[in-house]
Amino acid sequence: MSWKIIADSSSELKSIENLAPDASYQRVPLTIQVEDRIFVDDENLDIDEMMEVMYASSKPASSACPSTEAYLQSYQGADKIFVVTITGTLSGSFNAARVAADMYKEEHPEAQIHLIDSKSAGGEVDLLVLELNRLIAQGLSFEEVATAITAYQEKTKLLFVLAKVDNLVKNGRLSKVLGTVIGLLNIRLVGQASDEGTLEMLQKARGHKKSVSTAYEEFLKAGYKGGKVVIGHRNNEKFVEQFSDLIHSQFPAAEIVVLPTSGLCSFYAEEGGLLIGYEI
Ligand code: X90
Repeated sequence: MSWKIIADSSSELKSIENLAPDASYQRVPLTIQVEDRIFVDDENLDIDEMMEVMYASSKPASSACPSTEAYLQSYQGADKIFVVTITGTLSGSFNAARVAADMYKEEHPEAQIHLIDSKSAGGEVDLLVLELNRLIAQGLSFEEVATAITAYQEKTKLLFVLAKVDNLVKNGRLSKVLGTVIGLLNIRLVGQASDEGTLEMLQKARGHKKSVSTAYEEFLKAGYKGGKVVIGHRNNEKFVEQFSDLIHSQFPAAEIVVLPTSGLCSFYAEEGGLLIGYEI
């Protein structure tokens, strides 16, 4: 009986520390295309190079979700499988995982697969992956893990801070109107993953300093009480430090995990972007 945790590359986690007994972890990559180059978002991707090539190009770049075959491949050899994907509202990743799950179960009727549409990306996906590992390590049954992760998802949220939204707008994931405001006059978009799994704007903040205090204000407003936080950031140590200090000044025991954004999240969140998952 082997467990497998699978996440697409909206997760920053390339591996899991202290993996539960009899469990393995695999990340299924999305791809990013800039002109005729295809960047596969796996552990070999040079994200800095991808970003350079993307900013040097005058043509709009795009992304593609994993294929059904890629998911099917990832399920092989396991019979208790949990899959976490980027929001199915903005990507075909969840659907590909579901089609693959139906195919896998036809071949392996004994296999159990639980699919989780994160309705989110980045740090919130990471929280779900880490929690799955924690639950499996407790020795729960498949059904118990599934019930517990569903309840956990109700208590996690994603806050994002974006200084550039060009790739989101060019790929039809954010309205053009918002796009023209962000990036101008040093304006940053502070928003959250909506319940439907789309980008929901909360506030526009002018300048770095204001973006930190605005993000924290929204954190508290959403009900943050000192739970675990995963900060995915694209080259924004300054924000991470100041934001972490704010959290710790009020909640000294809060656990904060800091990770560089994945290739896919770097592409969409762009330079300086942050995808902060947190427990409420
Ligand atoms: O299938 C594909 O090609 C992937 C498309 C993904 C599009 C959205 C990516 C968003 C990445 C941006 C800020 C936070 C988003 C919140 C999600 C609801 C990160």
